[in-house]
Parts: sequence; C-alpha cells; structure tokens
Amino acid sequence: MTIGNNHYFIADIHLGTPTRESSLEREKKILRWLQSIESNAKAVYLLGDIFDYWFEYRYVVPKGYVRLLGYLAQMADKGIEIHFFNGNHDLWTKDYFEKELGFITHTTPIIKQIDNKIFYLAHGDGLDRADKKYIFVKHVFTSPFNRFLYSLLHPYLATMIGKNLSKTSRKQHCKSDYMDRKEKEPIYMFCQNYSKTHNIDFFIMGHRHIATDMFVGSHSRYINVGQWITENHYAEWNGTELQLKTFEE
Ligand SMILES: [Mn+2]
Repeated sequence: MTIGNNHYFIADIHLGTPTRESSLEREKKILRWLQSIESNAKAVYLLGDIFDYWFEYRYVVPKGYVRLLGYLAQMADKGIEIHFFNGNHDLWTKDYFEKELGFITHTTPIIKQIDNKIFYLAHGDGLDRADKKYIFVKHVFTSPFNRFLYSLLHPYLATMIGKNLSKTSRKQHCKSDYMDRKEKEPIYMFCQNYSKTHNIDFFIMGHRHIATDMFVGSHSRYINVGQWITENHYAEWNGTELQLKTFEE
C-alpha cells in the first residue's frame, strides 16, 4: 500500500476526563479524524496530554482507550509514523507504546527536518526555565526512585491519587493567567528567544489549550494546536504549507 505525504499534529485530548462517557465520545471523534486523514498521512505527531492520566507499570497498563490505541497501532503497522510525546499529564510511560503499538516515543522536545523545513516539536510544558517551582515538581514526578515507590502502591490507590493530581493540575493550569497573556505566555516567549539563535521554521506545541498561529522572530511561526476537550484543532503540513485546521464532520 502507498503511504501519504502529509504530517499531522495534535495534542491535549485529555482522554479519561471529565467523565467516562464524554471521554469515550471524544475518543470516537478522534477515530473519525484519524480515518479522515489516514490515506494522506505519512506521520501523526501526538504532542502530549493525549491521556489525562497514564501510569504504566512493568506488566500492567491503565484500562481503556483501546479503540484509539488499536487504531493507531494499525496505522503504525501500515508504515505511518506515530510519534508520541509525553505531556505533563501522561509522562509516566514505559515501553508499551513502542514495543506493543509501534509508536516512536519522545520524552523531550525534538528538532526535525521535514521536507525542506525545520520543525521544533514539543508538548510545551517546562519551557519557562525561570519557573523553578514547575521544574522542581516535574523533577520529583519523573525521578526513577519516586516512580518506583509510587509503583509499589496498589493500582486502585495509585490511580485514585494520580487522577486527582491530574484534575488539580488541570484546574490550576486553566486558572493561571498564561492562558490569556497572549504574547507574554511562556511558550511564545520561548519561541521568540529560541528563534534568535536557532534556525527554526515552525514551532508546533500543545499544552496551552488555545489554538494559536503567530509569527515569532524574523521568519518563524509558532503554532499551538489547542485542545480537543471542547474544540478540535490540528495542524497539517502538506509539503509546502502548514495550516492550523479544525476537524469538520
Ligand atoms: Mn499539558
């Protein structure tokens, strides 16, 4: 079978929240989106917070999301690259996505040439190096020893704690003013600074939950793919043009 040429970018689906029913509905919508782009797709980039909570044990993964995971695995089997970036809500992955589903996983931002353009791809959290509190919290959460301790909790208790932490973090995130500080928001400032010393054509990220397409630096663009909780945006690179789009059924 032939593979398409387009690259697709999506983030912040936050599956699992706010209710099982609404999450399932959203998951099915994502499947319809994937079906609509599949024949044109060379690669799909999942730019973080696909799951509102994910903690992977050595032999066990969280229940649910089998439609989406199965469909993505099938796409990977056909030769479409599925790139999975950890967000701040689903950072506790191990090797399940790679080994079982055939994804290409990324724990940190990547810089990648696609066709003749340079892309900076990341979830978008932690880019503000002055935010010491966040950097500390992330360090605590990702420390292998803490992760090991957490994995010793019974999954019933661990999942309850984890889901609550996720909920609190999302609430704080929505309250924080960087959601609408526009040009002062950390990701925009990061892109602005980074583009001074690096040759990047497109910065594509999530995390902010607000779909954005703006110029940064002298010739770069910052695209934020928004979220799928109440909206449904994605970005498409077709070899010559990068567009922020809305999934219309
Ligand atoms: Mn996030």
